[in-house]
Amino acid sequence: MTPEAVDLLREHSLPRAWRRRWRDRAGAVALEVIGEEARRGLTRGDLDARSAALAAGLNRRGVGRADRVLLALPPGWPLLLAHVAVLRLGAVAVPADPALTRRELGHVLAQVEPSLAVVGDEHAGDVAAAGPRTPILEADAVAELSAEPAADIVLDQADGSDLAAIVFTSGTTATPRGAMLTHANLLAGAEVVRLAWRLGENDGLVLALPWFHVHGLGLGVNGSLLAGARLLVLPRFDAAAALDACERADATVFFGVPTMYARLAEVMRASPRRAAAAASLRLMVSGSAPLSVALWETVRALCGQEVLERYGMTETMITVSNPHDGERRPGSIGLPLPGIETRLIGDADGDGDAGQGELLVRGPTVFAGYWRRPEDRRAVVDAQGWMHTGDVVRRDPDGYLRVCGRRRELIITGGHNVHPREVEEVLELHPGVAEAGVAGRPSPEWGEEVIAHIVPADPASPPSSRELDEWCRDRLAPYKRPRTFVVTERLPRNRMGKLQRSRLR
Ligand code: MCA
Repeated sequence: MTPEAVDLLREHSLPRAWRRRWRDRAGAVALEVIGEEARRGLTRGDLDARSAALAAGLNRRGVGRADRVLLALPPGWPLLLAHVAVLRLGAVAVPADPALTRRELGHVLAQVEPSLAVVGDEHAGDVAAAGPRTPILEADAVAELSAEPAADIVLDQADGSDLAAIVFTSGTTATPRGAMLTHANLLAGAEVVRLAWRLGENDGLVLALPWFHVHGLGLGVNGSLLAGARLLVLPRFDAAAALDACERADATVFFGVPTMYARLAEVMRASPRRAAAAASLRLMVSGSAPLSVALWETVRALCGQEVLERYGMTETMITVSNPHDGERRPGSIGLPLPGIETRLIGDADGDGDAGQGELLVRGPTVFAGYWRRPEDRRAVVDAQGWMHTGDVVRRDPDGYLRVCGRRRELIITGGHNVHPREVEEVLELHPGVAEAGVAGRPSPEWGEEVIAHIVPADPASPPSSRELDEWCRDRLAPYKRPRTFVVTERLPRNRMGKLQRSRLR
């Protein structure tokens, strides 16, 4: 499918495009944190001046071009300033979930060897323990450095091919890998969002997504700043609080994952006022996991919104979306976006464009590879530049696409990707576990829930679910932890001995 011709890279880089917006209407609010009394937010002028001061401060602490900077902070103005400062400096942002366990953090730090870790006060201890050699900058120091007078430093020099971010994602390997995104990738992803959903100066995005994934950071934050829209940020998702934010006159758009829509629906059912708040928005977008037709219909019945479903992945940012102005079809991810090529490859025919098959994507949003694993990129991006997504997609006669299967054994829970092997490895370290098999089980709230089947080391005294849960609590981020443990005699395997995870569902 040939894309509509647009130049997604015409603005050169995000920092340059952002600065053009910020010089114009410098007094306009760029970010407001909902519920934060002490500080009303950042204007565009603040963002411009303070990100430059912070970039100079980071530079004085030894951060130069191409150096990695870990960003493990909750959503808010210190994280926004740090993210912008890192990109303006030409350094590489490595966003991380502040809720990662020490084991998980240690893995990220060992892989990327950051020159600096910017962390929330409550996580400084964990980062220090996980990576004793990593210098740490706490949120208070971000505030101080960003308030210093303007320094004489050259910024905004990065080119499209320069590395801008490393975003960790679960895919085909047991340990999450860092997807390398260039400045061109980030710009193209944000530009697609701006164009496709008509984001502009009059918009206010209610954003309750985490900022360590492409969804919240690459589309929500970067897209809003590029469009000149206002960010109305909730540091963590709460359905009632999110709808109260939507009630504000300046709120116009909401981005979320299906689990959030399930919770919004519950609250709207109980509160007509909050349903009216959702109805007042001009656009609600869902992504990161399939939105069921039933939930789409429920939301429409409650507030009249036809949620716009779109599709993307960390390695390709965003590629397919239901149209802003045309039909939004429930159960479909929509049509290929302008500037992005797509193709479906059936199992039988190697190079035709089938009506059903694995979705392939090519264009400026396709990532530069996995950090320090060059061979892994060759496994997913072919010689012609097509990213093989691993998702099996069917095309309706009029071109709308539907995801109908996954070729890899990934679990998507609450919009987070979890690779079963990572969880199995943690369980198999438990002295009472001989073998573990992990899979996703369908769940109305989470999309899928992680479940674990355990073969005990001693069948006479299998470990209790509580014991296993506590074991996982210390080693895995909350969304990776199995919700159910099933003790079994043996795991389903094929004749070659390969674990058949689909039979565990
Ligand atoms: C948390 N809990 C879970 C899960 N997560 N239980 C089952 N499955 C889960 N996935 C449990 C916790 O252990 C806890 O239980 C209780 O729920 C509350 O946990 P909490 O962390 O407070 O959860 P939450 O805040 O309610 O989280 C739900 C959420 C969150 C808001 C939907 O998961 C979320 O923000 N998801 C978005 C992820 C995202 O941004 N994905 C984009 C990646 P207990 O109390 O017993 O401990 S994909 C992407 O970026 C690509 C580009 C794309 O296309 O979008």
